Amino acid sequence: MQTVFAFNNALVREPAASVVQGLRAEDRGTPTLAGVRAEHDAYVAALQAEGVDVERLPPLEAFPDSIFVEDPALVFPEGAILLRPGAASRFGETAAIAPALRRRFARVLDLPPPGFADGGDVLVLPGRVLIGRSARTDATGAAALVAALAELGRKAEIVHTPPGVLHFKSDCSLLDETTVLSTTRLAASGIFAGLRVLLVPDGEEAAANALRVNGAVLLGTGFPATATLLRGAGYRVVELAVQQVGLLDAGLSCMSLRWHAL
Ligand code: CIR
Repeated sequence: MQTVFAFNNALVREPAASVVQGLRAEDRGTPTLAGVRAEHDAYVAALQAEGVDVERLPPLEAFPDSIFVEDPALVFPEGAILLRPGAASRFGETAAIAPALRRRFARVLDLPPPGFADGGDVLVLPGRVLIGRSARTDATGAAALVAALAELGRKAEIVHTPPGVLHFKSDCSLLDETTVLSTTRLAASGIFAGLRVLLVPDGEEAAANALRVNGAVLLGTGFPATATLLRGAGYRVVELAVQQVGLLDAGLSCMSLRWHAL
């Protein structure tokens, strides 16, 4: 059976100099271009070390947040879906990434207007996809996405993102076929019933945006209690710095589109 975390291909986009002006809900300082580049390079190297073939797309100065390629599209072995990002400054990222996806996928669907949906709000589980409504993914966009996923043969459910959390996946990630890592505030809604849930220790909420890639769980540095929890549960944890992209409300899942090419 093909798992939902077996990846042999990924797309990333190099950070543009404008990345330092990326969106943030709260100003906790401005990242440096060199700092973002270093974190991005280490991230690409970590994907490659796990056996993923990574294509690096060129930087886009006009779109400061375009390094976060997870948001304008969704990819599956069976095809891709071009999304409609909910932040006005990011809307044009979809047209910018479309050619790369058309080159790589025989089937590319468009999310129809007028709704909005960001890939950061989409968690792919075995057998179903969860779509979190958020400030970026509205009810219309989520419903249109359910229909687009159905065209690809995927069942989806619409759920809620806790208030004040940027994206659904800011607060959770898949660890294996039956286990998720989640913040307490997200898991409290009961949406993960039927799955094993490992709760991120208090004070380390940003660690929830981890990324399972083949045999490894990529985790941000600076979350020692979460690293201990995951290692204790038997996962091979690879820690990667995310302090610079963290200033832009981003984490590990946001910086790539990953899929298993058949
Ligand atoms: C934004 O606000 O859109 C970017 N600064 C961060 C996007 C992070 N993406 C994600 O969590 N999927």
